[in-house]
Amino acid sequence: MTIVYEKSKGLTDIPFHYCPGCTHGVIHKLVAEVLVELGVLDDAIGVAPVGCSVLAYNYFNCDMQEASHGRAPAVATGIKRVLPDNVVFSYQGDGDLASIGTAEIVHAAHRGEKITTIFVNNAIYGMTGGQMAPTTLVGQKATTAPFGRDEAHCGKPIKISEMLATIDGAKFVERVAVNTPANIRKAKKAIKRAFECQIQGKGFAIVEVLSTCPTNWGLTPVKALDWLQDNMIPYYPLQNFRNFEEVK
Ligand SMILES: Cc1ncc(C[n+]2csc(CCOP(=O)(O)OP(=O)(O)O)c2C)c(N)n1
Ligand code: SF4
Repeated sequence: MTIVYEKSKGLTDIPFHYCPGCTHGVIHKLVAEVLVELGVLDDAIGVAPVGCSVLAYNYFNCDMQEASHGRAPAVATGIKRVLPDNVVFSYQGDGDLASIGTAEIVHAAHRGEKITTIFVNNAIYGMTGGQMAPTTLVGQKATTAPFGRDEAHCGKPIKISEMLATIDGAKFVERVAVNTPANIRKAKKAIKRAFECQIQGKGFAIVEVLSTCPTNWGLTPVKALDWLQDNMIPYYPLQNFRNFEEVK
């Protein structure tokens, strides 16, 4: 029988613990495929965050290190500086990266650390039961914002890619989404470019991936994909903000 699809060798055989329809699994698959296609899986070292992807170290078929709340960029920095020939990436949710660890990501970008960050923005704290994140949309309900995020009280959601794109040390910044096959293909291209940025020694690279949390959004997996399209993309436009081939 002809094999038409196989699980990437960049992933272990352990089943994901993610909820049905959660797009963390799609993003894992893309990162794993890119590591294999670039021929760097054996040289890759990933750093897992807190949040639902805390167990990412079980799934990637390369060396992995867990980092405490928001500290993945600092841990990745240390690993890359000691092992400059390895390909080092952090995988972080929005609670981890845009709240608890904001300082870490800003300064890693500012120093131009040659690491690659996969930033999963699902507009909520998934693992701990759906609290409001810095990325929660205005009006979006969360357990800590039962009437919806109030701009007067909480401000507008933070746009991490736009912010990091102002930093000289950040050489590749792109926002993608994984809600449609076409967007998933574009997301993979961006993830590949972000790793190439590191492999070519250019500097800090980040891909913000708009992702779903059907469980805490209270939607079916399919409706969650639609919600992402209708609500997240208008506020978080899909765009390349910095490309290492064009920035000095
Ligand atoms: C200082 C601090 N804040 C919050 C927490 C609790 N905490 C651990 S994981 C997590 C959720 C992180 O969510 P996110 O990064 O958005 O990832 P997701 O689960 O949505 O994939 C939180 C709030 C904590 N342990 N310590
Ligand atoms: S709680 Fe949300 S982000 Fe976490 S695994 Fe479930 S669907 Fe995914």
